[in-house]
Amino acid sequence: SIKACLFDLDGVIVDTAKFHYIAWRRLANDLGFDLTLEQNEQLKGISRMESLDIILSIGGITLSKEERLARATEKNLRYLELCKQMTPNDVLPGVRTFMDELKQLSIPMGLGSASKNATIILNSIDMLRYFDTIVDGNRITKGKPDPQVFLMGAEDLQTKPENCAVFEDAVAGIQSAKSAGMLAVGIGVKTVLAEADIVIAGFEGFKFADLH
Ligand code: B16
Ligand code: MG
Repeated sequence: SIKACLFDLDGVIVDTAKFHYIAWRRLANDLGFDLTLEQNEQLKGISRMESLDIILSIGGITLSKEERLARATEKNLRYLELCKQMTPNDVLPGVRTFMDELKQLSIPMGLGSASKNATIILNSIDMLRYFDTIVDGNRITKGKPDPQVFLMGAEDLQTKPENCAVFEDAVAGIQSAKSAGMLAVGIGVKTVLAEADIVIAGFEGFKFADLH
């Protein structure tokens, strides 16, 4: 049975993916090529530097380590500038209601995100207070699809992996949850998130009992 819940951030709690896309696209445009929405899909759940490498390979561009770091920093500043417009109203539909239900049931909650900006973002949408632990891009050494991010979360919540449910919108994140031995709930479409145990379009109307 499920005793703890782990949540991805981008695309599950809040739609920051659109800001990542704008900022990455600007970077690509600065380097003389475009980044399509479809190409952007490959970047979901993937760390900042790995995302940059994917984009550079799309553009057929090689940069030195220093240049890559400078471009990544510039992208992040633009991304954070865009994130400033976020308010608690940007929390995706049904998320707060579902997490309120979990709080009521005393189900511990953890964040499992590849983002190094997770705490800043959770603060700006007033969602930090729901979490008993935060595992983010500053703590992990192996990115999704490696199970590390969710295994650390389970350990923090003192819950066995088989008793954890993971909510994820990215293919890499579902793989991460499955290799951690957890119940994987995909947020999105079944064709994309084929490896998930359950797929839902969003949290609206979703109840803890629906996990069983
Ligand atoms: P940052 P998640 C991921 O967050 C995003 O999906 C991915 O697009 C982004 O590159 C990554 O975080 C790193 O983010 O640049 O803020 O450190 O979906 O795992 O919550
Ligand atoms: Mg995500």
